[in-house]
Amino acid sequence: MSDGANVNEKKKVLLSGIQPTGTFTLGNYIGAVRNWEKLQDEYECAYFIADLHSLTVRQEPATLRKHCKEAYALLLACGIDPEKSLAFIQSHVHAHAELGWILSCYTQFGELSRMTQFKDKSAQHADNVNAGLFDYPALMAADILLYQPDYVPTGADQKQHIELTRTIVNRFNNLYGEVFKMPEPYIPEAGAKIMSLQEPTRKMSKSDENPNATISILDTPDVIMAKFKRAVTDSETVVQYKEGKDGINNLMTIYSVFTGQTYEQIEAEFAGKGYGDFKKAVGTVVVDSLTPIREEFDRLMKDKSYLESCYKKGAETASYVAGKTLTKVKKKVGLII
Ligand code: AQP
Repeated sequence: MSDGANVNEKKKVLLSGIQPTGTFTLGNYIGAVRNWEKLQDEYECAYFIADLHSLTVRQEPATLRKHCKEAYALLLACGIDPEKSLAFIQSHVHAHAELGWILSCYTQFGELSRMTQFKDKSAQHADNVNAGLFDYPALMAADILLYQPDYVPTGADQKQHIELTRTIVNRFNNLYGEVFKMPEPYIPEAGAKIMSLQEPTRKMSKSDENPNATISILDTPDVIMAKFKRAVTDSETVVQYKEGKDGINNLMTIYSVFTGQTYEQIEAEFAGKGYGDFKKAVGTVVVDSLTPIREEFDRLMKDKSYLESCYKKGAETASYVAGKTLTKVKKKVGLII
């Protein structure tokens, strides 16, 4: 990217996206968006709402539009500053779909078949195993490569897709020269995978149908406290990070992310106390962290024209940057420009 408003040529480029499939969960926040905010000063960042990806699962049109605007507002409420970072909606930048098609012709059926997200989602939505769900990683590769980023910050669940993007880069560059920069995954050390509060062996997901399984970042304090109170743990009573204690391990991860404490320090803090006290403490740090976001979100949603001006400006800059990569790719593969 070299044409954004406040672009410093020397900074490394970083890009990530999030689907508007519902309100962001605590998992999306800890594994992704919270880190995106922090990276804005050090890197030249681009963040987008991946609305095209969300079509891989059937969406109600009016709800998708609403979720998409809310997701954009949430990005800003979580601290993404549209003056510092490129913040846009994927479908507003035509190059994503176009490069997605080209790259799907450089991605093998066998590679896509091995993707765990495809296996999981096709089991979850057995009545709608569409080609888009299968081809999702090729579009994701296009999303990334259009902006030639150095790093792609995501939760651990997306690592396999980024590895496939790297395979596509190798394949394409071997054929046509150094067209794409090789992106590196950027996965947080703590909280890379936050688990469901009801089934702590599964990741926390926006689209989980059980509302008690997820904390939405717009949940009110009462709701957050109640969900942690109901969180599934185990039959022991000791707050300890240990194999087999998936529920407690997950709560300890969340507590550690927000307090900066190590697992040993948390074990010491809750020695001799029960799970009830620990769950209350986890709920409290989460409420304290999410309340300012919810308040800022409410404020932004009342300012529709500001939001619209931000995503339109974002789309314009993103289209320019992405268009340059797309033109280069089209020439390389033999399309007439
Ligand atoms: N549970 C999680 N823990 C840590 N990070 C997570 N991410 C998602 N869930 C967790 C990270 O959030 C970013 C955006 O994800 P996404 O919306 O593009 O897709 P996803 O991974 O499929 O997220 P969900 O919440 O599970 O959505 P649905 O339910 O629609 O499938 C990514 O960086 C992801 O790693």
